[in-house]
Parts: sequence; structure tokens; C-alpha cells
Amino acid sequence: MNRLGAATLGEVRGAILPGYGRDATGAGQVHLGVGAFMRAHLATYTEAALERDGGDWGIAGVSLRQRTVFDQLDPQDGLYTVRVADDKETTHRVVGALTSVHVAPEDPGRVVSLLADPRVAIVTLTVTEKGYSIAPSTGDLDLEHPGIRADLQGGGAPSTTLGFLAEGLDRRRRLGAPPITVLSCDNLPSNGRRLEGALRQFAERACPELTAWMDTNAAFPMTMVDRIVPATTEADLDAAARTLGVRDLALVKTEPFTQWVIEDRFAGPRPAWEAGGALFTGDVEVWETAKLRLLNGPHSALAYLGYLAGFSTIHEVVADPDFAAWARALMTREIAPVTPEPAGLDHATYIDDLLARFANSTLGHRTWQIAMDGSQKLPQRLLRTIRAQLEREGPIDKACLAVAAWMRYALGRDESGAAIDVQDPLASRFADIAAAGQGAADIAGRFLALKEVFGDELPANPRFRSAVESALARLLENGAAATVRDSLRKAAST
Ligand code: CS2
Repeated sequence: MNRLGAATLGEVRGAILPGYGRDATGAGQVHLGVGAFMRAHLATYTEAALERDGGDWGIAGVSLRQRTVFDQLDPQDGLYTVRVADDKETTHRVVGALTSVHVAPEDPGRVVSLLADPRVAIVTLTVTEKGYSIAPSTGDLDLEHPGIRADLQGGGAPSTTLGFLAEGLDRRRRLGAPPITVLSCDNLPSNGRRLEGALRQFAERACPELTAWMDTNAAFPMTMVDRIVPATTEADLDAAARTLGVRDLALVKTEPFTQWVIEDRFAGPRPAWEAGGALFTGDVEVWETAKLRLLNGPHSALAYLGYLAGFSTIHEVVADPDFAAWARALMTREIAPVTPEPAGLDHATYIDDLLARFANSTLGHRTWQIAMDGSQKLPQRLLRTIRAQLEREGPIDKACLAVAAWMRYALGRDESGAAIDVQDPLASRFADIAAAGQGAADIAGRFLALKEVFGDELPANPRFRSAVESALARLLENGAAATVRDSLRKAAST
């Protein structure tokens, strides 16, 4: 079977194809982190803008670490398919917006040139939480990060996101290139503000002239991005090949739902992303907070508890009525009361919709995938909710059970004693805790001492401490399934 590419586009069956002239499309957008999420989310908005208005909004995609994505996309001339499915319908669309793909470690100079290119007006980023090299509890630049230390020392090519941005923007400054908008599309609180803050902290040390240039030449709008995009499997590729009649090694799969809310604060031109349904607003933070707390918080909670209970995908977890009811109770009793309701988003409907999205059985979203990088995710997903509830002396038990489930998971052994492949920047610290910890209170105490996750104040709160300790004790003693059912019964009786 032929591989998808410009020359085989005519052979594709059963998919919508790009309707604009790809060859004449220049790259006005650079994207850092060409993972599955970007391909199923923001590239589809750029695609819609190209379809509607044309223009030089092709995307030069950059992989910051590996060449896997390059090997998938480059032989396909940047073309790939987005498979959108729920339990009722499946559709396919070939996206043409990616005009080139680059591997930063192999050609860092090219990446800096792209960022400095005067024709580039937008840089978008999906580099995951850890890609920003900031302490999750404070948002400050992590000066101990080995990559940041090396990039600050200079003398070689950059390797971190911030190192590349600083060098690229500094070259723009020296060239007198036009202003640029840098758009963080990761699940961080106040993502644009955090990115700008960390980049300024970096620039103050590496190239101080850049900070003044940034005042008038760079904008960092905040964004809320939402679409569930699990890792593609071989089985997905095989199934799509049968439909499409060509083989696509860069295919991504996703759900029908998609949302992008963007702070309307650009330094220069931008693609007409509203053509794909993007919402431009003055206040993104309310959207972002609602999404991080109500979607990502329960997502992580279900991932840890579900994994421990032996479920490999999220839809299997919520197919268990007790887990689904527990997640709903976490959302309605603990999260919603301390979460803003953006205009047009009603909590009750949002919660119903989220649980229906989690139940989409076509996604095969692995609990293990969502469980990754918990140390980077917990603060914005669960700890902020807990802090807000502590302030009003409200309920915290379920959110604390989720925190304890993360600890239980991070210990690295499942309930049958098998090893868990714990992926996290702090994984070696977790292994130390697992080796030294004795009993629930001691283990919880050691995790709570991770300042980059919990900060100083929260672990000192006795209500929080004891809720986490007792939840961890129950998980260790009775297992996740029994603990969830028990927590649910308590909710019913209060
Ligand atoms: C998930 C998110 O992997 C995870 O941590 O919670 O990627 C989630 O699927 C997206 O944020 C949905 O928009």
C-alpha cells in the first residue's frame, strides 16, 4: 500500500482533503512540539483559516527532542490524517497546514532561523508542562534544571524551549524583524503569563537587551485548549489504512469536541482561527481555570485510581458506575463550588458533557498516558481546588484521595506488586521515597515535602495533611476500587 504524501493524495478515499493550494503557502507560523495534540487541535484551526482565507499561514513544525515525528511526517510532505470518532460516527480529514518539519537537536541553527524569520508572525507551543522548565508550584524559572543551566551558560546550541525562544527572539531584535506573538497552548495556569515570566527571567541572565525589546515587540496571550487526543496505536494506523487506501504513519485520533479560547492580544497578524471556531476574548483565565479544574483534575484522579484498580483506559474507568459516580461527586461537590463559570458555560451541563467525553470508547485513552508527569500537573489540576476549599472550610476528601492515589501510583508498584512505568521528571525522587518510606503517614509526609509540587503552606495545613494521609492508608490497605466505593458511600451519607 502506498504511503500518504503529496503524490498520493489523489488515491485517498473516504477523507476530506485540503482544498487550497499548498505549494503556494508560505510558513508564517512556527510550532514548537509537533506532537499528536497539536496535529489534532491547533493545526486544524490553521487548516480552517487556510481553507477560508488562504494566506501564508503554513506551519513550520519543530520537534524539540526526537526525530520520530519527522520520520512520520517528512516522507509524507507534512500531510497527515485526523480521525474524529465517537461511539456513533467516524470521519477522516487530511490536513495540509504543516509545510515542513524540523528536529531541533539535529539542526538547532535552523530552528533559531525560523524563529527569527521576518515572515514568521506567530510561534505556537505545545511542549507539555515540563517543557517550560518552571517550578510547578510557583511558576518561576527552574534555575537548577540541567538544560536551563547549560543554555544560560551559552557557548553551544540551545536545547530547551526557553533557550530556543530567547535566541530566536534575540536574533529578531538584532535583525529588526517585526513583532511576534508567542502562544503557549499547554495546560498550565495563565500559560502565556507564565511563559513570558520564565522567558524574561531567562533573558535577564542570558541577553538582558532582549527584555526591553520584548516590551514592545512580543506578545504572550493566554489560551485555553481542549481536545482529547490519545496516543495513536498500530491498530489505529491499520484501521485507517483500510479506510483511506493509503498508509498514514502520522495519523492522529481524537474526539468530535474541540475548543480553543484565546486572549485577544496579538503583536502582529494571525491566521483567522475563528474559521475553525476559536473564541477570542479579553478574559481567558476563567475558561482555563474551569477546564484545568473540572476536566483535567478528574482526568488525573480517574487515571491514578483507575490504573491502580486495573483499568487500562479512561472509558473503562467511567464505565464502572461507582467510579463515574465518584468522579461526578468530586466535580459537583468539591470542584464546581470553587471554580468560576465563564459566561455561556454552565457547570452542570459542562460536567455532564465531560463525563460523556470520558466515556467515548473509540479513544482508547490510556490511564497510564494521563498519569504521566503528575508532579507537573497536580498543582493546577487539584491543589488549587483544595486550597480554595480549605479557605472556605469546604469538602476536600475526594480531591485528597486523588492526591493520595498519585502518591500510591508514584510508589511504582501496582496492587498486584507489578512494577509501574512511572514517567515523571521527579521519578528518581519517587523511587527514593518508595525505598525509604514506612507506612502511610511517613510516605505521605515525604511526598508532601516535595516543594516544587506542594509549596510551603499547603503541607502545613493539618486538615489537608490528615485527609491525604488517611486516604493513602486506605489505598494501601484496601486498594483503589474499595476506597473509591467507600468514598462514594460517605458522599451519599453527607
Ligand atoms: C490529559 C489531557 O494527558 C492528560 O494529562 O488530562 O491531555 C487532556 O486530554 C486534555 O487536556 C484535554 O483537552
